[in-house]
Formats: sequence, C-alpha cells, structure tokens
Amino acid sequence: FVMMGWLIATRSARGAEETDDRPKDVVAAAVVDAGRVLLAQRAHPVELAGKWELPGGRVESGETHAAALVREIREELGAEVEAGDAVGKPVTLPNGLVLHAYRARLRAGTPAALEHLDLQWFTADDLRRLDLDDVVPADRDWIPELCIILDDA
Ligand code: 523
Repeated sequence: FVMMGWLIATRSARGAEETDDRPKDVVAAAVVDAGRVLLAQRAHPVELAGKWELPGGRVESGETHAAALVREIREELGAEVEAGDAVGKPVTLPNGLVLHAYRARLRAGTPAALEHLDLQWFTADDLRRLDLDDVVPADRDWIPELCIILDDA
C-alpha cells in the first residue's frame, strides 16, 4: 500500500508531459458531404476556443491513422465515418505533435457537437470568406486544398 501510494504520488508529481509516451501523431477529418466540409469550433484550450478546426485527435499506441480518425469522430461527433485520402501536407506543431488531415465520408449518424462549441458545414465560397484568425493555426494551411476538393465535388 505504501509502495502504491508512492507510485501514484511520483506519477502525478511528474505531470502528464513527462509520462506521455503516446505517439506524436494527431489525425483530423475533412468530412465532405454534398459539396461542403464540416468544421468544428473548439471549446478548449482557451487560446484555441472559438476557432474552427477539422475535428480529430491524438492517435493511440498501436492504432492506425484510419482507425484513430474513425474513433475520434465517433467520440466527438457521434457519427460513423470512413477514412479516405490525405489532405495537404502534415503540419508540425511547436510542441512536436504532427497533424495529418484525411478526407472522410459519412457512413451513419448525424454529426453533433458533443465536445465542440458548434459544428458548421462550409462550401468552398464559405471557406474563402472565412477569416483565418477564426481558424486553428495548424489548420489554416489546409484551407486552399479543401477549396479545391469542394470545387471538384
Ligand atoms: N489540433 C489542431 N488542429 C486539429 C486537431 C484535431 C488538433 O491544431 N484539427 C491540435 C490541438 C492540440 C492537439 O492537436 O494541440 C491535440 O488535439 P486534441 O486536443 O483535439 O486531441 P485529443 O483530445 O486527442 O488530445 P488530448 O486531450 O491531449 O488527449
């Protein structure tokens, strides 16, 4: 019991940063439907709150990008998707995380903002009119390719 208390105490004292041995990859979904792409408005952290992103999250150990994408969209939007081709180039964040965007096709369910402030479907024209200050910094580079995808759709 003493040993267990010590283990718990040292783990929490070291903090989440040092004990985080998860992969550095983050996946984000460009769910495209009827000529529009789904963007989600972040609720946290405070510096990203209110900004639009492609919904997604961190890849877990032993998980493929496609499986992570399906899991994250199920958790965050309550919908089932199928992962498709990569969108744009991976983006490396200052903290070392590497973001990968993929096209995704809606298979079942209606996306809902379970963890976001809001969800909105954007046409290519909506994206071109979007103020980049209102977009999560890492996601800004993907906007031109998303416009091309939507123009072709
Ligand atoms: N981004 C980002 N854009 C974007 C996503 C899905 C994520 O810039 N489209 C960044 C934000 C965070 C990191 O990637 O710095 C992890 O994303 P998050 O918080 O959505 O993923 P979670 O929920 O898996 O992360 P943990 O809370 O750390 O488990």
